[in-house]
Amino acid sequence: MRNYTGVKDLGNLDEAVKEALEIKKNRFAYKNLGENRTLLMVFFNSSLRTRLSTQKAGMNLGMNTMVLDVNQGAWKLETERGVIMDGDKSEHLLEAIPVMGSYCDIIGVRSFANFESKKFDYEETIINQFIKYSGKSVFSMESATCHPLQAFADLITIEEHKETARPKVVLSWAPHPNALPQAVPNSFADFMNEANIDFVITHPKGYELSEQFVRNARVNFDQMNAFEGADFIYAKNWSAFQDPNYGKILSKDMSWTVSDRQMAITNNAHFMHCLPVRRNMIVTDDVIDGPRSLVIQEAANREIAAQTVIKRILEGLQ
Ligand code: AN0
Ligand code: CP
Repeated sequence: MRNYTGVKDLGNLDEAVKEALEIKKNRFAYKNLGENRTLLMVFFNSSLRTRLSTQKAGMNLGMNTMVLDVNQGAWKLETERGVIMDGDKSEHLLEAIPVMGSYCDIIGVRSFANFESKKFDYEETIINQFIKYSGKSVFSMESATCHPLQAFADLITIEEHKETARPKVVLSWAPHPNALPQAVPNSFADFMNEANIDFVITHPKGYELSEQFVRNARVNFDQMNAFEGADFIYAKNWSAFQDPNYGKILSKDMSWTVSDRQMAITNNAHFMHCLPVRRNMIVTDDVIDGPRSLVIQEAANREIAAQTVIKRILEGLQ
């Protein structure tokens, strides 16, 4: 694997999940693979899980790991070409990227949507510049439109906990005080559409995601109806994708907060969320603290997802 920016890069998903579950049984089996290789993780945004799980994955593979928080101690970076740089940005990505590339073998990038331009975000301008100018393998640690390490970990978690051959999985919008990216639901939909599951998306009208990710998934504007008989509930907030409201909050309807009321009509569903989660906005304390909540197991699987991806990239470097 050269780069990892979406589900397509994994090839056969069943095989990828099998490989991940094998790695989970012995995560130090490949500790010589990354010898004398350096992983650089570049963060334009905050992170707890991605930072720790990806660094741990690199260490499990015997790599040296470096982390750069662009907003803490590095020069402020300009991202648009052609700008007269007379403002507060001291350096351009066009130099910073090849310089970063010169110090490492693999680069992980976290760079959220900026919501200033849908075109800039959905063309994946930032991560594509890393791919073009770093000269190194690049993987997404959540880009403007996708979070494929999260969705891979989610799929591994579903595979481990499913109680029927073809479970019903429901992605549900839930309220949040801030305008959040569509990256997590986009990638979750992308992976679920490829997996052998019955997939439903539910959200209030106006929160329709890009067709490129929704594809043939069933979309239901009635949350209670969507939850009926579900085996997994995957809650997430996202801001509007459709014009003219791109990046905007249309509603904070607290009736969408996942609570015992909705969980009661599911098939004793497991509860999932990528974290960080706003308690009693996205989900009630009772549901997230309940016996069917998988949020901690899901976060733990981020290490396995990252290790599977980095292992495949390292194998490509041999
Ligand atoms: C981010 C998001 O929704 O994309 C990161 C989630 C992994 N969440 C927040 O900013 C709260
Ligand atoms: N789920 C996830 O990516 O969490 P962080 O933002 O803490 O990395």
